[in-house]
Amino acid sequence: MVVEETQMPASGSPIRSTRTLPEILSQPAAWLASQREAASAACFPSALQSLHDASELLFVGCGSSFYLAEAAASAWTLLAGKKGRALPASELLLFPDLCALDSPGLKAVIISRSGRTSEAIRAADFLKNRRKMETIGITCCSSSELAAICHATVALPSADETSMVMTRSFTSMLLALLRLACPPPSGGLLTDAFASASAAVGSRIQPLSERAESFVLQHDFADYVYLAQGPFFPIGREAALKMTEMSCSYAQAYHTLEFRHGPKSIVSPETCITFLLSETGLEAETEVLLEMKHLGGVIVAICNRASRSVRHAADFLFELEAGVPEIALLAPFLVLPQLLAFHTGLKKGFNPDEPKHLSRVVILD
Ligand code: F1P
Repeated sequence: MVVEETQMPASGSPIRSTRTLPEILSQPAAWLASQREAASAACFPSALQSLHDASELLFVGCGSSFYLAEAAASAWTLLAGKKGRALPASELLLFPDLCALDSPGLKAVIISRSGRTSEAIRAADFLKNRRKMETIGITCCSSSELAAICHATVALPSADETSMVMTRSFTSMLLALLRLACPPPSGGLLTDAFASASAAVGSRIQPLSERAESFVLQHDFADYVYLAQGPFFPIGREAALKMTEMSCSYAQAYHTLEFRHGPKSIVSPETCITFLLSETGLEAETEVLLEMKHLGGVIVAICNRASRSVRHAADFLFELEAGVPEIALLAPFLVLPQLLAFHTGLKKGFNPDEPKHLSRVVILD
């Protein structure tokens, strides 16, 4: 089932982009549909068991799918208590000796929305056929080269997009990877949490998009910074990539506390600083937020529950207010950055459906 909506923005003029915004807005429903799709996949039980038989997991992808690999690696370590790490496919192909591929019990998870990205396919083939490693694929395209190569592949076709940029495919594949990280037989450990997160986002997403459009129209920014720690850091990296892809803006992601160690020199009233606030590091991350506010930056705060100081300092506050484990916040925290990137792209005269210079899949000769 694919849920699509056509929205009229607050300004009342039709959006030139006809695909990306409905795909972003469809995420709460797409998360539930893709969870059902994953759990009912014939290979899901064997993929779940195979992953949990591994002593270490290497997550591999390109572009957004590499940041998804990083988020999955963090989640795997936190949920399954096993070592998870991530690499871009290119590193495996160019510097295999730096990738610690001899770890005993190591298995690989290759992530690719299209299942056709040349580097991802070559990495899967290398790991399977040259390093004799068990490979599990995660994709939105079941009839793909990736699915043909991997020992087992979980496919989520309902989460695929027609747009170039990855939005609901990213968050849906992330939720599927989180579910796979829950040890059997409690693979459904997070099912209720995902449903709560979907409901919390679903009840807010339309007005959130209108607030995001208004915020974008009221500000002109020269720089975009995304700050996050722990499993939220890859989400910050993906958020920065969305802003770059959809609006051709220069966006950077840093570990929140790292931002003090030099990069904060750029902070000005033309700097939009988005904080993806964890619960684990909230106090320390809030101190950075208050400092950057004092330096004159414009603050976007994304959190589950805002403290009084965050509420007072934020120029744009998104509170999810969901009673879910912290790890279930990763996907919902990406929605506002996707919306801000989309509306920024429209404001700058771009069509986020077809970003400049980009293709939906990078195929190499
Ligand atoms: C990977 C990717 C995307 C990027 C663009 C080009 O695609 O790099 O992350 O946004 O669409 O392809 P895939 O391997 O996940 O299909």
